[in-house]
Amino acid sequence: MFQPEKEALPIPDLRAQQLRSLQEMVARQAAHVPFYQRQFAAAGLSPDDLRTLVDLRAFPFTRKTDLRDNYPLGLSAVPRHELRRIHASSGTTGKPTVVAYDRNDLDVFSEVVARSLYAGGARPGMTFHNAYGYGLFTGGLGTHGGAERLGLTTVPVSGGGTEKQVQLIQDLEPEVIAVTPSYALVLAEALERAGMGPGDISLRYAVLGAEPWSHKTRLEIEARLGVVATNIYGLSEIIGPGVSNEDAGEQSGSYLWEDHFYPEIVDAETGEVLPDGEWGVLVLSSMTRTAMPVLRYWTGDITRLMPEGGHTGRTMRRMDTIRGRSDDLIILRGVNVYPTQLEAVLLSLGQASPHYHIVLTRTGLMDELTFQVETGSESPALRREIEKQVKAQVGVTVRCELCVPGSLARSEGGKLRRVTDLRGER
Ligand code: DLL
Repeated sequence: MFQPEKEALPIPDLRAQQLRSLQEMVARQAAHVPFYQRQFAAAGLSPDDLRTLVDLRAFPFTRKTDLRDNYPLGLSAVPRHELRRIHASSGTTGKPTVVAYDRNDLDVFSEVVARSLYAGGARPGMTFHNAYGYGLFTGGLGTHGGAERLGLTTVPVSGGGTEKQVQLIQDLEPEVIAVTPSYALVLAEALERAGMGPGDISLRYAVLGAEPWSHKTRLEIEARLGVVATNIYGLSEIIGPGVSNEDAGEQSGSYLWEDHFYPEIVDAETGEVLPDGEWGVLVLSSMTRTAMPVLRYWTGDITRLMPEGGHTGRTMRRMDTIRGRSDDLIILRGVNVYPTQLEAVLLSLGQASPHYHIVLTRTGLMDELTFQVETGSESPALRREIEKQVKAQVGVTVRCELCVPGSLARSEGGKLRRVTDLRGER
């Protein structure tokens, strides 16, 4: 269900529609959400001040702390009885962030996920193995609603239970799988153990997201599962999965569904809006949401909007892969390092599997990064080569530790934590 009247709208029409949707959202917030009433008053703004898309820049950001401070449902813009679903995103500390949906929002959710899965190669009538976790996490149920909307035979497997997953893939022969990239590798290993190579597996498309992953990991998953893999991006505060997705025939940047989510890229330090093409923090406004519309949400995700159009006929902009999170950044002896950069080094060496973990420690005033890598070898030469390449490609000195296959933590169906920070407060 490619909808040209939406996805290929001429750009001036799309911009006009976005301005209308933003104006309506800000008016709803000013009328119904005390938090936004206070925010607008503090900035000396009223909804009438939003006359052009550029005017949006004067409006304040919404941050994760604002959702926490208004826990659980303080940012809701509709009466409680109109809510149809509540999800929550696990915080690293303290209370989770709670997000709420009314009927309209669930409709928007399934529309953008259906579009995403279609872009990822899924077609009505295909069987769909959904290995995103069901529950408070938006991945499982969110993807489920869109898959049914698209007309897929949906198998709600959820995360974990690897042997059961392998059995269901063998028996139900799904063409499409949705799963985190780290768990896709676990499934590939388990399928290989069950004697199944890419030629024996029915899967053709994998829609992967919820955590950062590199191009090399894409190639590895594609080769081992025999699929075309696309990137799906999203976050609970905006809706869940389905903010953007790559096209399976193009695999170059994820089309951001700009008729529902208005994107800006801003400087991480100053908050100033940057032109398309520049890297910065992605800020999103959930224009068409009614239960909990969020204005200029600071996602913390570092990416860029691609300045050039894609080749699929869609006019909406594409976003690049997430380079890291502004708050996930490791600063090691003054050098900025994203875990995905270390992963890319590892994979550029070819012989290593992409299972790795990063441990940060401190000896005296010196920060140390231990790069634990799973390989089939204990060769000191390989260890030294990895250290040398990290220094050359990323610019930091790290200590590499080779670990035996299977010894590092695997995804248990959800997101995998790649970094253990033992440095404490300075
Ligand atoms: O992870 C929603 C989701 C589910 C997306 C399934 C895709 C597939 P949260 O738990 O709120 O929601 O986490 C959102 O995860 O701000 C990013 O930092 C990260 N993230 C999500 N998708 C990607 C991706 C879901 N494709 C946070 N690449 C976001 C990199 C991603 N990071």
